[in-house]
Amino acid sequence: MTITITAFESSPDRGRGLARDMRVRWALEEVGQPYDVRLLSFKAMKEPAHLAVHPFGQIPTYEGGDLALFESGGIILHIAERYGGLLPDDGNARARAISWMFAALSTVEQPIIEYSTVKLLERDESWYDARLPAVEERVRVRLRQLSARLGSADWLDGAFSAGDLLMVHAVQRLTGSGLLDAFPNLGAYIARAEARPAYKRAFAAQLAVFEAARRS
Ligand code: GTB
Repeated sequence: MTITITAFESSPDRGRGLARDMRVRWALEEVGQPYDVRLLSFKAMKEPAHLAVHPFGQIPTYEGGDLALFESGGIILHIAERYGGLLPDDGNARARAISWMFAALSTVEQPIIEYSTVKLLERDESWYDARLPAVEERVRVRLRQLSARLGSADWLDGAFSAGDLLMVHAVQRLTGSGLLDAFPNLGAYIARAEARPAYKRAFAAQLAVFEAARRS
């Protein structure tokens, strides 16, 4: 069975691995599954062929056999359940790892996306200076809590899991913002994840797409 995922033809993140195909690539590398990538322009993402797979006209999607999926969290849960290596075998540990996946997507990533949106798109608004500190503080609260829970552990709950994969990818978006500086254990957590061979392969693959687009 060939697995095909979708990604930006030319990613606005300029190959920094922040677009959400990166996390799917990373998950596939962790479980050792080869995959093809269908690259899409912004226009193609909104056309019927892609909308048939992704109702919101976004990337990433996943197609394998007769299964088509959208939403990075759902895709990664499917990969983790189907192939070994991203979720523990023990039932309770597995349930906890899945809770971390949801925590990454709904509790931690959401304020980070809000922060990125304000910084990127709302800089010229009259209320920008008043809004930014509140949005930053919402991110800081979550980082403080995450940092306290991680403590000196390598990963969130025992061995590296899909929960760590999604959490790292969510928090990584703050790299360079200064918001991580107060939390050295989170910086080390990200660095540990980035040192994983699977992460490196996924990162190189998405960067190669951006560089090819830049050359053409
Ligand atoms: N909840 C969905 C999921 O997790 O799969 C969100 C998917 C999503 O936001 N996809 C974005 C997309 O397709 C790309 S990843 N956008 C096009 C559109 O909506 O028309 C989000 C993203 C985009 C850019 C950067 N960046 O430049 O740094 C980072 C992340």
